[in-house]
Amino acid sequence: SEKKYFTHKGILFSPVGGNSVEILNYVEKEFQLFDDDVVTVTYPKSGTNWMLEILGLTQHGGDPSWVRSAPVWDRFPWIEVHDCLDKAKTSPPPRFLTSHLPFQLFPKSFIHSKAKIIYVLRNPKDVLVSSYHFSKFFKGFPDPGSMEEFLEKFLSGNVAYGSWFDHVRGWMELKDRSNFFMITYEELQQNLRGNVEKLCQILGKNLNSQQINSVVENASFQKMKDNNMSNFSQAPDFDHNKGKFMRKGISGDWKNHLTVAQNEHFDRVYQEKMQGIFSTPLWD
Ligand code: PPS
Repeated sequence: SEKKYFTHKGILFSPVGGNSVEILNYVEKEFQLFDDDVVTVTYPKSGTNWMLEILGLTQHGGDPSWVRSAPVWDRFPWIEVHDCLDKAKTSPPPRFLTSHLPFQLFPKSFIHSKAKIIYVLRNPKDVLVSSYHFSKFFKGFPDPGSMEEFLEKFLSGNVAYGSWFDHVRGWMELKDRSNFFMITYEELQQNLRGNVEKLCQILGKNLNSQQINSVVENASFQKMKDNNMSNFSQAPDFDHNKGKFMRKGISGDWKNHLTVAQNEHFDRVYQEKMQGIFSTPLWD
């Protein structure tokens, strides 16, 4: 089943997901970022689409009609995905783009641009669990097998977009740049309103309190689950009988899936690979 992937510069990608060597090379070497671009960057299953909904609502003053008007992948195109790249190239400014790429494959043009990066990260144990379920119904990924098997693949980076640890470490090297903003999934859950206010500042948007309320309300898990343009019910290449994109939307679901031994193993790998990366621990 691993034949569902191809390898590019040591990282696994899925052709069904719209990736190809041509596109990855083009995006890395030729795609031009502009100073007023806003790029949401994540390791898969970290809360990408939640951030896209929040940004879309914020950009439209809290009015939900726009996020209900077109599928999320048309609204804020993924740059490294076949059907999205043209849209990304022709979007009127300011462009809102999306990427799961590790930093080393991200457009080189970023180095000299003021494009803003919003990097969303999530407790990797919950990323693992979310990915495990997603792999069962997304036809582009091989069947995850047992949790034990999938855990090993995840920890060694034998999954699409490579290792979580390498992805986060790579992007964290930018953490002191003034155009790099990092937000965790857990922070969004603890204080969505406060983070919407922070995002307004980043985007230079001036929303009144009613508009902010509307962003918060319409970016809720339930509202997104009910929005056919955000819940991936129209997505091709999904086996919609085997699972839902809007699955649980909680923090700490790993506690329902990992054994004590698996959790300890995860902690050991985490400590070894993430030493010195965060000044305060982000997860318990
Ligand atoms: S993808 O395929 O990489 O683009 O997936 P991504 O959007 O990054 O992550 C999907 C997980 O995010 C959850 N989600 C939310 N949680 C809370 N609130 C809201 N509004 C929300 N929207 C999406 C989604 O349910 C997936 O997590 P799990 O744990 O599987 O439920």
